[in-house]
Amino acid sequence: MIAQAPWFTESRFGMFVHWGLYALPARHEWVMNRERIPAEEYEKYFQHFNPDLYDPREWAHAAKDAGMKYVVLTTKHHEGFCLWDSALTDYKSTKTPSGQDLVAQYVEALREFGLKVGFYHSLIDWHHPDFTIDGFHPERDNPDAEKLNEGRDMARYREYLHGQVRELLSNYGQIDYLFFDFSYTSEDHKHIWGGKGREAWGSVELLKMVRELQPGIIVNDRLDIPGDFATPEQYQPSGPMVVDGVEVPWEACQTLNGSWGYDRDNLDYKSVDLLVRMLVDGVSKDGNLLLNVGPTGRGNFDPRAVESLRGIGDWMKLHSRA
Ligand code: FUL
Repeated sequence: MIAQAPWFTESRFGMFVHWGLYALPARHEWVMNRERIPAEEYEKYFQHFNPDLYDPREWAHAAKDAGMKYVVLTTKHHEGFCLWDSALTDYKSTKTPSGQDLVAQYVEALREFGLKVGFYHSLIDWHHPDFTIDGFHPERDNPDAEKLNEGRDMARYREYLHGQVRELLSNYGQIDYLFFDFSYTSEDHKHIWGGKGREAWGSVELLKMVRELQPGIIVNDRLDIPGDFATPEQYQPSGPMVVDGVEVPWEACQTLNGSWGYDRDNLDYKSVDLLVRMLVDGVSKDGNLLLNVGPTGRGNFDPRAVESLRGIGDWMKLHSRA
């Protein structure tokens, strides 16, 4: 159990939502990286972002109906696009044709449905002009990368990162859960970033600020310093998770079809039967399941995702779990 948040292990089941500009090309949330798309070219998705079917009450309803107790939305993924009206950038939803602060509406809808409010926030940022062009950056093959890096300053990016987290935790009332993503820790990146993950992000100060702003919040383990719970990704641990000899709360995050962002032509959906077994398996090992949905570029859930959630909800109701 997490002392400041017993609700977390009691809840057992939450919804992850990966949503950003990558929902438009609909080919995985790493599309910018995988296809080495430079920021200027990626800009077209920004220009066309207008999710006319966005209704977070529908998301909340689908989550609630499936027996989920909390939802975690990507406020910003690695592409750098922000779903809220940040004062620190123009690369945000309010500057697209949508014109809306999507985070504000999301938070409101969750509260209405009695769901705990979670944010995912990317530490990595492929759009910010000060973020180092490293081996995972979309511009990694740019022959001028080294030269470009000379003008980039991770200290400035760090300030931006901390400032945006401050906004998110100051302007939307009580936030229950925060998922930072993620830290490379290899010597390689130490060289590239001029610091390991924790140095690059200023993790100690960042976490301190988070806890000051939201004393009841829980924070995951990807800042390259210990957090409140472990986050096995796309695998089920074989038993209770132990870190440094101590059993820790954990939450497996899992996809419906292998992709986190909307991946329209990916047909590799897990069956409802498998999803239910994953949930039961995790609970039997003292863990949570955070099951992902990637909304479309128009803001709604693909019918295949709706069907999966409904199937889980049917099982939950049959077994008096929801
Ligand atoms: C990973 C990210 O790189 C993926 O895109 C996704 O957000 C997953 C939950 O975490 O490390």
